[in-house]
Amino acid sequence: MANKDDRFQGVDYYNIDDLLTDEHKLIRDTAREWVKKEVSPIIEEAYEKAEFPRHLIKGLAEIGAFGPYIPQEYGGAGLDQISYGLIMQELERGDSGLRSTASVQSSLVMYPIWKYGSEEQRKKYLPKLASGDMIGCFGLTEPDYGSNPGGMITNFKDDGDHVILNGAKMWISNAPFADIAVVWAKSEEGRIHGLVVERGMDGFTTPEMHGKWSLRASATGELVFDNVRVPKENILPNKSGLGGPLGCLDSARYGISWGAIGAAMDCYDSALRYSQERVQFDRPIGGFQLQQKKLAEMVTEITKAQLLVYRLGQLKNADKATSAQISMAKRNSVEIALEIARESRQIHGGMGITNEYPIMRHMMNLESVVTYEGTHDIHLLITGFDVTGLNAFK
Ligand code: TGC
Ligand code: FAD
Repeated sequence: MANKDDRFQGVDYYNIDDLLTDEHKLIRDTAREWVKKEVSPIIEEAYEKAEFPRHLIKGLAEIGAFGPYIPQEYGGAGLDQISYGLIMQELERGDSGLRSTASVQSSLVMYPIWKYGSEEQRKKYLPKLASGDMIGCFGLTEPDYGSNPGGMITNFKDDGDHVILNGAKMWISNAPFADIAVVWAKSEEGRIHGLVVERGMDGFTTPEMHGKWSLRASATGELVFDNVRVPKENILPNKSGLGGPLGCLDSARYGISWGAIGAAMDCYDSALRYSQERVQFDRPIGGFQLQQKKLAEMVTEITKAQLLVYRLGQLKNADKATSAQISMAKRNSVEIALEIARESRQIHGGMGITNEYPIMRHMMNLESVVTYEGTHDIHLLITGFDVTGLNAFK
């Protein structure tokens, strides 16, 4: 099978490893070895079949990919934000779909239960989510409300000790097999709340979406609520308003800012090796100035992005990172990763379009990553708002 021979070596042009603790390096190397052993041999086939490799869930839990920064008392690994970033980097080096599953589970399901949930909710869900015995998904986007989630239609009405939930979400990662969904819906007063909806509740279905040319090794679906009776004890009590889901997105976007660099590193690593081994006109193509320009620019952009997310990680650890700083990093990492994937594809010539190399898979995946968790344009406008004080959304 293609891509079995994973010779990835990491990219560290500015000795950023010197900034990492021994624990950071151990966590990063553990994730890297796991990806080489478990993911690389099977990912091209899973991608071709458009299947999420569910047998990897336990392994993801074992390397600490589910809730790395969630406290140990709730089953998380209790790690810092740089460790979280490094795990996301290594997973996305393997495949964006795998990182997606870990991002959703950690930042979009465990995070809101931890931050906005009651103690009972934390104890009920977090340990099972950390161990991979339970998988979650996050329902914010609707057919008519993507970039503008504040307009959502999904709503719930009071019904004694329950609420009645109606509406639909689409584009939901992990939805087809998730055990629970953290769903954002409006109350009768029009205020947004988070609810934990469990598979098996009457009127709740999760049809799979097909036909994706991107993120094929990740399962994407709809969440449909037809008069679903949700116990009031499943409403997250400690936060309401759009700031609830956006707070989760801050955490997930931060993880993506590291993750996309992993995909970029894989493309660069493959292109560099290919340029040294592929001979045309009696010499390695890496000896031609045009190919060197591509490689030099790739490693420059990777290095700049690595330094940016490392600093962002320090700010996150100190609880000082702003949403706008996170937006800048998410946007930048995905942009450089897409550009590097495209240049790497060219360096591989015709071979670059095959699944002998991971390039096209990364490139296609990144077309989702540039859109989800806030599009490229939306993040630019967030930066624009932050620096000018003028809101382009309203
Ligand atoms: P706006 O009026 O600016 O804000 C509403 C309330 O939210 C607060 N807020 C934030 N809070 C925390 N973190 C942030 N990043 C926040 N941004 C805003 C804000 O202070 C306000 O609070 P309050 O208390 O005053 O009500 O909101 P707006 O309606 O103008 O929209 C702003 C905009 C466009 C930036 C925002 O809605 C946005 O980010 N849109 C993009 C939507 C998005 O990212 N969707 C992602 C869906 S989930 C997903 O894609 C998962 S993919 C997973 C995977 O597979 O990896
Ligand atoms: P739209 O909002 O319709 O945007 C279309 C275009 O218009 C974009 O280029 C956008 O940048 C531009 N645009 C919009 N508003 C403005 C503006 N004010 N100014 C300038 N340009 C603008 N969502 C979830 O809730 N949970 C998930 O788990 C999840 N997983 C996903 C997985 C995949 C594979 C994909 C593709 C999406 C997923 N999403 C998920 C949804 C994702 O977050 C949305 O696709 C994204 O937020 C954009 O919404 P939209 O697709 O409706 O695009």
